[in-house]
Amino acid sequence: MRLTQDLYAGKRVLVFGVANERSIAWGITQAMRGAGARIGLTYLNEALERRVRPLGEEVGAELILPCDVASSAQVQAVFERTKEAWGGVDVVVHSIAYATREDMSGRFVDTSRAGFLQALEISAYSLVELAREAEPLFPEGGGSLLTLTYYGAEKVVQNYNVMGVAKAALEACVRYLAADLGPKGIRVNAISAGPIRTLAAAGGVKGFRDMLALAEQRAPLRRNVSQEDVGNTALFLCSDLASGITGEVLYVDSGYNIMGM
Ligand code: 0WD
Repeated sequence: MRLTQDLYAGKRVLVFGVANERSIAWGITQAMRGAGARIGLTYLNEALERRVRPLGEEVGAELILPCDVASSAQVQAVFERTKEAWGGVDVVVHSIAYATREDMSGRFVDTSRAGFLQALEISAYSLVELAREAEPLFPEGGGSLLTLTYYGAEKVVQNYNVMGVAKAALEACVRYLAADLGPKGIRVNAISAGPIRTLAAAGGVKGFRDMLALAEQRAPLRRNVSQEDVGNTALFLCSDLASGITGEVLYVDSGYNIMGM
């Protein structure tokens, strides 16, 4: 662990998607803070601000800003404030997704036009907008952008439905963004996490408990992953240790994805 102590010394890390202490984004925040990072957090709305603000204070966050990614104005405001406060940014973490509970149960074929567009907008397009706004703020040597995805992007997972389609789009966005921003040294990657009990997962995905049980039974490591597992991988992937990696989807799923039957 000594190795990571100063890995992020002075690094300016902006994290989108902390909802509460169970959020994957919170695991990532804690790992980077532990390695010396300076932290900025955003919260979706006033209801979540009450949860996020104390967490931010716990890690000495220098920025705690509102951001609903459905609003370009709010996204732009976050990066303007970040520029004013920090002069730039080194790491941006995108840990945001949304689809209605209705669209994450039953048959995918019944997905409504509005539900499809909203899921794709909030869960995939938002990464493109964050990347575009962050681009001029990264320093000369580049920086790192990270998002969170799930296996349902590649294979059919019951009830994941429109979110699987949104994650497939998100993973393609990672590759196209990596190609665009690579010449400036900006790396764009995704972590494909195994199921973790969070607000979005437990509340939004029908049959989530079964997903956890199945993963534990079938994954080579015979256990589910934790926010800490994902946080530590994020720490590696957004640091100079991963300086040659971009456009990649890295699994943190106890090996579940390698299994056939
Ligand atoms: O099993 C899991 N938990 C997995 C999650 C497995 C693999 C991937 N992921 C992904 C999710 O799809 C998501 O992209 O990880 C990311 C983070 O999700 P999480 O940590 O599981 O869930 P949560 O703690 O709820 O954070 C997601 C947050 C939202 O929470 P709620 O519960 O309020 O929907 O995304 C944020 C919000 O804070 N969010 C938004 N932020 C800005 N603008 C918006 C929005 N419009 N909508 C949702």
